[in-house]
Amino acid sequence: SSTDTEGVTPELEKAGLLNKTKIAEGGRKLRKNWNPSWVVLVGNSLVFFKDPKSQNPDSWKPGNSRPESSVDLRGAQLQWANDLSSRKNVFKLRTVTGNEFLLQSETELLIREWYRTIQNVIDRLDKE
Ligand code: I3P
Repeated sequence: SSTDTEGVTPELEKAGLLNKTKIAEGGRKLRKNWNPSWVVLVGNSLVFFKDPKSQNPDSWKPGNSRPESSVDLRGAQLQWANDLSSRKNVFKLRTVTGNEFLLQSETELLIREWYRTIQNVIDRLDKE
């Protein structure tokens, strides 16, 4: 975004612990491997950390901690995906590049908040 190129720190929207598995890479199906992940929504990106030390809201700041991966939310799609897992409270995130992730929480309220917040970012980017 323009704020990045100006060196301005983008806004932290949300951070928390979710269970995550990647199920497709570039449209190619992957074997599931569920792991807890510290998930940070900042600017136009969803950033994943696996290091438990990364579990604080400042983790995402440049240089503070190395993310496992990062997802560009522009053009991404969200859908509830309880049909794709034996777990409850699961949604699927699909990127424009055909990467697919399932995100899950034991706490329904928490996963609903994540869904709503990520969808808001996607909607905002769609209007740009
Ligand atoms: C998978 C593992 C996953 C499970 C998946 C299994 O087995 O048990 O946890 O997904 O189900 O195939 P393996 O460890 O042998 O790869 P869920 O926990 O989301 O149900 P699936 O094949 O029906 O997706």
